[in-house]
Amino acid sequence: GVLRYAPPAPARRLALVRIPASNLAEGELTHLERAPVDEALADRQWDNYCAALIAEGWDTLEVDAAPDLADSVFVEDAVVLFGDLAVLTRPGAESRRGEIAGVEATIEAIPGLSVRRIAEPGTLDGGDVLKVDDTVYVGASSRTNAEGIRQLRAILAPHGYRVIGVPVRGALHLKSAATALPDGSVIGDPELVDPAMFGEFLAVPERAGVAVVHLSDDTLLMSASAPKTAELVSGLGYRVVTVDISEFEKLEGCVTCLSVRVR
Ligand code: CIR
Repeated sequence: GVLRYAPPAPARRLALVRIPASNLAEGELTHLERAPVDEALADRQWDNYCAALIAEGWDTLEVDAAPDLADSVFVEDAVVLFGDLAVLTRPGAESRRGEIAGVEATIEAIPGLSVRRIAEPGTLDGGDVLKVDDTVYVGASSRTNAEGIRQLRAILAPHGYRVIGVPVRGALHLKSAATALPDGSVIGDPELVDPAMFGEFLAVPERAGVAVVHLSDDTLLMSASAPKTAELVSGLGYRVVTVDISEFEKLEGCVTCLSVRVR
């Protein structure tokens, strides 16, 4: 018979997600006025977000639901991964500290990870941590304090990372002000962070467009509420997948914060 060459299937990757809480609508707000959240729509948007990850080669691992912790869906804030090193955070908002236990249990169950923790009086939200190769930008925000940055720097120094603190003004987290493309250039809003902090910086036309998730080296996940930025980024040679996350955006969440890409 004829033998056909079959290329090996690419390995699937792993992302943590956490189903929206029953009281999602009561999540913390810092910069936005409270707007009614359609919880049924939020659940559908979350399902679609997970489906987009799965379609793009990721397996999703669900952290146990925390039905009473309104912001628990924003799982990115609870743990940050640096290769095989997981750093459990200590969220700046007191209402969010209870989220860590469930995330910790899930992280401990993943083979091959070593685990470190941010401890009191340090505070750090994962949304403030932006990795670009061996450089780790950490937002000095209303959620992440100097002690949190100091602890993260001490944890990462032996692993060869350089930690750079970045003042954030008028945005909840660093990653609500800037993220990076796979080529290492930073995209963001120059009103919220000083572009001079970064190597290459591209200002984007929409606030919801500052956040991108790397689905692969050439594919990005973006919010459907930033069509001009999606256009701009696809013009730079990237494939863009969009998801509608309007209900989470009403709670100051962005596309990065709904998952943690483990490996
Ligand atoms: C909060 O204020 O903590 C939540 N309502 C939103 C958190 C969004 N997290 C993120 O962008 N990393």
